[in-house]
Amino acid sequence: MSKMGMNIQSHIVEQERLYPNASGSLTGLLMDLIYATKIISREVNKAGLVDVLGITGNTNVHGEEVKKLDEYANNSLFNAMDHGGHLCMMASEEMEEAVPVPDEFPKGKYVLMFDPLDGSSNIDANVSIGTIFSIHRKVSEGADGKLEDCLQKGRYQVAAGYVIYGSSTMLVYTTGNGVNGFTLDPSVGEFLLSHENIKTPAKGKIYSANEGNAKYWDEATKKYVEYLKEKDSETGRPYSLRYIGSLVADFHRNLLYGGIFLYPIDYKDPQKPKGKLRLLYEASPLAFIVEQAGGLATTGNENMLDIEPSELHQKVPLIIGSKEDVLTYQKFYNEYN
Ligand code: AHM
Ligand code: MG
Repeated sequence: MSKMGMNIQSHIVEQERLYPNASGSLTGLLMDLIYATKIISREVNKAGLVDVLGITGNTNVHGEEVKKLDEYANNSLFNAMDHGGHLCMMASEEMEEAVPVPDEFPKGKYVLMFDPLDGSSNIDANVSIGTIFSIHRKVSEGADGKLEDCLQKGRYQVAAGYVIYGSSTMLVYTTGNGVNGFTLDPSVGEFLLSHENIKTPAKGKIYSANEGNAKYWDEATKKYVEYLKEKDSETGRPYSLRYIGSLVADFHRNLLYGGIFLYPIDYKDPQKPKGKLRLLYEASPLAFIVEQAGGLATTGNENMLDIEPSELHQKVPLIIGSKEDVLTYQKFYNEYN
């Protein structure tokens, strides 16, 4: 029976019932998170009206300017999540170190990592932006969270999701049992099930990449993108290029329509080739979602979910999307890199 229109709280509780020994803590954690994203959504929606636009004058650990809304989103999440008793630690793209839950609050058995406002360079142009989150179970000894709790393989995620602040606000999440999408109904202030059991097409017709960097790409990526642009009606080429520059929005579109998103390593500085996107806050949660929807994510030589993280702000190449498209990329990677 279709559950369309069901509110997200009921959905989460139903998911919890699939695990008879569940304590309800993950449910509580997700409820706190949903509340925080509604607050962020409200603020993002009125960004043009109030004095929250513009930069704070600070830079984050990656040397990027921090927009005021990034900071607002970061604080909203932190403040909504620290006292529920479900978490022991949080880590954010906007904070240098992982932050343990303050001692005044009970410590829980989960770790939350998030990118509070991804794609924030787009804020001033009213382009869709998003929040990405990843939840792991605590693995260290003792009550306090430790760095090792954050540095876990993506495959061990308990839940992951994102919220896209677009023409409407949507929350897409998985607890490892399929992917579901909810649209915020502003009239009741609730996320309602609008995209049930999302499955991404096995193959798409879209590629998404910052092709302005093509000169700095590895050989395999150059060759693969050229291949996508060749005409071949049997394999549905040429593909269309769609690139917003806002990962959540690019990922979300490709998840629904099919296609491939590529942010490979670039060799702008040949001494220090690097990916741009962060493993723990961006690549790993989206990889968990895409696999749950039937897709795939890789760095080129490793499945994204099998990477053993070495540091909190680790950057990785990210190739993600429809399974057949990612497998074709993989063939190019193996042949040319
Ligand atoms: P951010 O987390 O600082 O917003 O940066 C990540 C963003 C992604 O949303 C997007 O996919 C990518 O950076 C775009 O990068 P580029 O401008 O190099 O194409
Ligand atoms: Mg980001």
